[in-house]
This record gives sequence, structure tokens and C-alpha cells, in this order.
Amino acid sequence: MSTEVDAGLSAGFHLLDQTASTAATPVDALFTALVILCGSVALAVCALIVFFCVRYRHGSSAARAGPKRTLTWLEVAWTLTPLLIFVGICAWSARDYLRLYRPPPEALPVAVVAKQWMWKLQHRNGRREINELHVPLGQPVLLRMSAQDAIHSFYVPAFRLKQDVLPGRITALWFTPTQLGEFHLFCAEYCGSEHSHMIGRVVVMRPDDFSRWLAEGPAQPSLAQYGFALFRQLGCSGCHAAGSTVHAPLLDGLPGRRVHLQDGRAIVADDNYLRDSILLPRKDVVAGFEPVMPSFAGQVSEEDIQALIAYLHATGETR
Ligand code: HEC
Ligand SMILES: [Cu+2]
Repeated sequence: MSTEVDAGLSAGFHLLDQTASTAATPVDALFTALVILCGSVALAVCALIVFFCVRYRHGSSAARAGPKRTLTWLEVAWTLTPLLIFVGICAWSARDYLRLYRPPPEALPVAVVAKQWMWKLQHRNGRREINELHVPLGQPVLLRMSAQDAIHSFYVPAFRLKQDVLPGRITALWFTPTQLGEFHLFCAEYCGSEHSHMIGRVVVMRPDDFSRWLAEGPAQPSLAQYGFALFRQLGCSGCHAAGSTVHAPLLDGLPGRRVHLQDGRAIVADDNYLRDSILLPRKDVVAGFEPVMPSFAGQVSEEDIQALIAYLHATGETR
């Protein structure tokens, strides 16, 4: 792609990798602060070791008597100062961490399925990719990720982002790319003999190039349309449709809503709740309904589950 600035994969020595997402700057700031802090403590300890070695060496005339009195304020000061520094670092990193896990609502969703040994990605309009992720510059992207077999980890060093991808649950990751180019994508969790081949790239494009790219490729149903087809094929609609004879909850607009359960708990219908509803229907039974829903474990693939979830999300969007 000649219009692209090929920045990401360029060779050469960098102390830190490029900063190509909005997550990178705060992560670098925290990392630098920790290196400076730990470095200064280590240097101070080394300097004192050398100083004491010389000062109290065998035969020196330095005074060796203990202190005559204890200085309470000094002890309190050197206990409280590090405490405050570390609590401060904890608060600082917690703030950044929480921000990393709160995607903006307008983020572009991408379904990611990790398997031995590749990344399978699917955009909202149905366009699929393997080991490559194309994203638009300056626009937040939300990855909904799950694994088909072992634990994998989605790692883009230039974005300073790493998130485990697990079998049995959906983990999310969001970022806003801030630089055009291509960036390394690694699996950062040893996942079997060909783990080291589980690599790919993230391609950040200009928004108009991205729209064009997204529209290319074979025509296929969008993720939500495919999810809707599954919803009918698997018989979900037989129970969940408005006119059904089975007493089952309507699912329109369910994602993000608060659900009251039979056992008195109330939980927010996040992606993992939706996933568990399909695979482990007995786990969270909705209040006022009989637990008659069968489990679809073994009948649906990870992609199918992502598509069903995309369909459920789409029912809540104004079309
Ligand atoms: C035999 C009828 C039946 C079928 C088939 C069925 N469900 Fe259900 N489903 C129910 C009932 C009844 C409940 C409420 C009780 C419960 O939570 O188990 C429910 C609950 C749910 C919930 C939680 C709803 C809420 O309001 O929190 C989701 C999500 C769901 N089903 C999705 C699906 C999907 C997706 C399929 C198809 C893959 C499906 N269901 C197939 C009967 C069914
Ligand atoms: Cu892996």
C-alpha cells in the first residue's frame, strides 16, 4: 500500500518502541517513573554500601558507638514517605488501568478468535482477516476476544497493550491508533509447539482508506446478520420471539441491561453473561422464568457465539 507511511515495522534501535496508540503515552509515563524511582533507590543503596565500606573499613578511626537517642520524627518520616509514594503509584496505575478497560461506546467492534496457531478476526460488516488487523487512524477500536483451545495473549508492543485471550470467556481490549503504519502483533502466552509462529500485524490506515478497504472483499453477511441467521437456525427464535408459546425473555436491547435473577442477584448483561446464557443456561436463571433453555455447548463455535452476541448487540441499536 503505497499511500501508507510505513512507520511501524522499521528497523533500527529504539530504547522504547514507538508510541502508536492512546494507551502508549500513559503506560510509558508510568514505566519511566517506576524505572527512575527504582533506579534511584538501587543507586542510593549502592552508594551507601561503598561509603560504609570505606568509612568503616578495618583500621579506620571512625566512631562506632551507636546513636544516643532515637529520633521518632525521623522514623515516622522514612516509613510514611515510601508508603505515600507507593500508594500514589497504586492510585496512578489504577486510574490508567481502569481507563484501559472502559471502551468508549462508539468504538468499532472487532471479533477476535485465537486458536492454535493463528488470530482470526472479523469486522462488523463480516469482512474476515487472519493474522492481520486493519484499523482506522484516530478511531477507537474494541476487540472482543475469546480462544478456541489454549490461553493466548494479544500483544501489540507499539500500542503498549497486552490482554490474555481465554477459552471459556470473552475478554475485551480497546485502543485508538495514533500513527499510520504497520505494527507487530504477537501471541504473548506460550500456547503450544508453534506458539512462536502465532504472529501478525496491525495495519493502521487513513479513515477513508480504511472504509474503502472494509468495503472490498467478497460480499458476505455482517456479523450481526450471520448471528441472526444462527438465531433462527438453532431455534433460539422459537422460544425468544415475541409470539412464542414458550415463556422466554425477549432479548431485544438486552446487552448492558440489568437482569434480575431467580436467586435474587442482579447482574449487568455483559458479553460474558450473554456467552454463559448460551453455554451454561443454568448458571444464571432469569427471575420469573423456568430453566428450560438447553445448553448450546458443543453446537456453536467461538465465531458463532461472537456472531450471536453481535446480533444481540445490534437489536439494541437504533437502525
Ligand atoms: C427451549 C426454549 C429456549 C431456547 C431454544 C433458547 N432459549 Fe434462551 N432462554 C430461554 C428461557 C426460558 C430463558 C430464561 C431462563 C434462563 O435464564 O435460563 C432464556 C434465557 C436466555 C438469555 C438470558 C436472557 C435475559 O433476559 O437475561 C439469553 C441471552 C438467551 N436465552 C439466549 C438464547 C440464545 C442465543 C439461544 C439460541 C442459541 C437460546 N437462548 C435458545 C429459553 C430458550
Ligand atoms: Cu497463542
